[in-house]
Amino acid sequence: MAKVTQSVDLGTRGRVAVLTVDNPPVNALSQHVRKGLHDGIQQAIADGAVQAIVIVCSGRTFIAGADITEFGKPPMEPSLHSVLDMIESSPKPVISAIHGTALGGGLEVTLACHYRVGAKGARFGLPEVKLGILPGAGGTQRLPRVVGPQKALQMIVSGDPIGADEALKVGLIDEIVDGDLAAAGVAFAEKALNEKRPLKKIRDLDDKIAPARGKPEIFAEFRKSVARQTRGFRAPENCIKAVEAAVNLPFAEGIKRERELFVELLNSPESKAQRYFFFAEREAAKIPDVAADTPAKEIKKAAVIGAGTMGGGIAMNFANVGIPVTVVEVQQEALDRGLGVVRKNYETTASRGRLTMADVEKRMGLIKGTTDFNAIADADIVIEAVFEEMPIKKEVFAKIDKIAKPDAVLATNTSTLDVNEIASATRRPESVIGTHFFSPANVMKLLENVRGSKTSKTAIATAMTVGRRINKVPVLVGVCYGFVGNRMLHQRGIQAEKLILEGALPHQVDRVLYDFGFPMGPFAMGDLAGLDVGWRIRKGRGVKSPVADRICELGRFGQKTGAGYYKYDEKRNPTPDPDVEKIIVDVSTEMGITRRPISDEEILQRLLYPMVNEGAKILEEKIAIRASDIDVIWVYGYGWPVYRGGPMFWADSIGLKALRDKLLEFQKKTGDAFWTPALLLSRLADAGKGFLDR
Ligand code: T1G
Ligand code: NAD
Repeated sequence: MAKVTQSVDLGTRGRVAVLTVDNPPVNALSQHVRKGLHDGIQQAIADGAVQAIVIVCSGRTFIAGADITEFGKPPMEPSLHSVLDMIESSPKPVISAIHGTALGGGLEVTLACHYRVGAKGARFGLPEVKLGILPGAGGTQRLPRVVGPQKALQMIVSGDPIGADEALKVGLIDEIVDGDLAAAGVAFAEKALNEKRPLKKIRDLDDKIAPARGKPEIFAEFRKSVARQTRGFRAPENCIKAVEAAVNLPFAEGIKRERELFVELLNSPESKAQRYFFFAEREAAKIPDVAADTPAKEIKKAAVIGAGTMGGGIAMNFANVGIPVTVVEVQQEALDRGLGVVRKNYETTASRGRLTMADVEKRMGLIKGTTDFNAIADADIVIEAVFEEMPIKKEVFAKIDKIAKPDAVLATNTSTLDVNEIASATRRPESVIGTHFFSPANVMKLLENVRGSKTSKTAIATAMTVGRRINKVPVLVGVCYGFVGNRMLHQRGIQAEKLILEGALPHQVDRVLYDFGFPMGPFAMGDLAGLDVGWRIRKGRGVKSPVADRICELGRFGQKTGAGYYKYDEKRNPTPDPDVEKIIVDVSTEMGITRRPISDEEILQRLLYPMVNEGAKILEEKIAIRASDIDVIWVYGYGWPVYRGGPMFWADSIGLKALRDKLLEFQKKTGDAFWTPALLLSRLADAGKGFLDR
């Protein structure tokens, strides 16, 4: 085995050369990998004793794509295109042997090869759209020629990988192999040589794309089918155009068109935001004072207290990954209602073909309901999700403390209350941590883990690890009112209420945030989560929200009661309600407010700038470890559009000086200290810096 570059070795096994890529952690196509492949292929072609070439990778995965850390920097030779041309035009068959994930440029390397074999668990995808770009090394031109335009559109626009079985079925790989991968690759090469198989160059294939040539309706139909989930994203449209070019243009022209569409995206603000977010999400997993190897408690059994809106969804997360979970309720009727909702959710998913009824029964079989609190005795983690009232929480934690096993992690799903005070109801506050799920808990990806002043590193490591295990994105924050997400949301809520009192209406305010990219605005979101939750919290804290309180006094709690700020039809479609408009105008008049037209720009600034300002205070108080964690919380917990990076990234893109000056302008106009800029914001603004270059 000879080193071609620091990350690529060249060896031979008989008449077959084996190129091994070894660039931990994910064999990204860094410059030295590209050079190693390029020079290694060249050497193997020149070696008379070599009749075929296998490309294989060491470590946990095949090539997972271009090296994203090289983006935005001056390009270094060789380009990936020249490497792929070297592979595809090789006079000797080149076979890639794939394990782990062949993604992006990694899959494009395999598509330039003449044959592909994959390990059983291997996955194949072009996730570039999730970085706001498109496959820029021939993926949009070669994949349709192998799997057909429809499948290629689905894979490229979703960015989701497919498994080995499906890859074999759609012709993406030639064989599923097991055991030593290099050996399997060599065995396939030997077979290809013995059977004198042709050098199958995907660029020359036409049978899968010809039927779609000159049929723009295929692409128009696809655009319609993905319109809702691709709303606001720039990349999906360019992906579709690139596949359309693959079908209608000769290969070389298609490659040129792909390049144009790629470069347009690479320099776009959306892609910059999505690439920033890729690393922000990975940074969030790192806790400076809790080492990555801190032992986490293994969760073999879980328990959830309360089967209400949240409890049921939380239990589903554990059952979804095969962990048995006990759900405890006060009364049988509440338990039956809660588990009934769980079964209905699973059956709805099954009716959409995303689960089989066998899956439904298996998961329901893992969820045991009871009114006997002692049933939590063997749980490794106990998550409380009862009413948001401190006395009830403390009574429940005192009970959990008596019954739960000594090394269990005790968690609370409180959305606002003091985790330290809840922990003080036990004799083991070091085992108590906040695990703040988001509604619907079985869907929303975010898990805001809240460390108390006495929470142990083991409890933190366990909450972060179990969060990833149940397919959530865990972010660690400190204790304060509303933690990070709800605390910032509260600032937005204050302005949302003021805006409708001063002249705007709920549907106008919601439209501004919808157009910005949120799935819905503050009033529609309140109706989804249930207006009674906020009402219970306000009453508990003795604070008033004139319009919201009046709506709740009428029993209008939102979707769950068929009416809130909007009225809802049986399919839960919202319609603005003149009755609510009347309540708003009446309250304005009673408060002596003269209503005025309010621009969309003012609405956007008054909703989002206070959030950013609060984010700055949260960083000052070290409630969040880093600014990018705040962005991860808002993207995964509150629907902030990922192609805008998150509130802190977005603020930096506006410029903190402009943002700070606008806050001061609102302060001057209203005389309201609410608008006072945070110290950190002012300091960074004066220094011409951003939150992310601290
Ligand atoms: N470039 C650079 N670093 C990368 C990387 C990449 N492509 N992928 C992962 N990392 C780092 C990551 O930051 C982390 O670092 C560590 O590896 C482990 O990652 C021309 C232009 C492969 C499924 O979009 O989806 O090809 O935090 O924690 O959960 O068309 O990483 O430890 O310092 O995510 O096991 C397309 C991106 C690129 C795939 C593994 N490829 N990666 O998941 O580990 S664009 C992608 C992933 C492209 C071409 C275009 C996942 C993974 P650190 P991890 P994981
Ligand atoms: P909910 O009213 O829908 O459900 C609470 C459940 O707890 C009820 O079924 C009730 O019977 C049960 N309960 C009450 N006391 C109990 C006890 N002593 N033992 C066992 N069960 C008991 O409320 P929810 O919306 O599910 O909220 C639960 C918790 O989650 C609250 O702390 C809330 O702040 C938090 N939370 C709610 C949301 C949301 O959007 N609804 C989001 C995040 C967090």
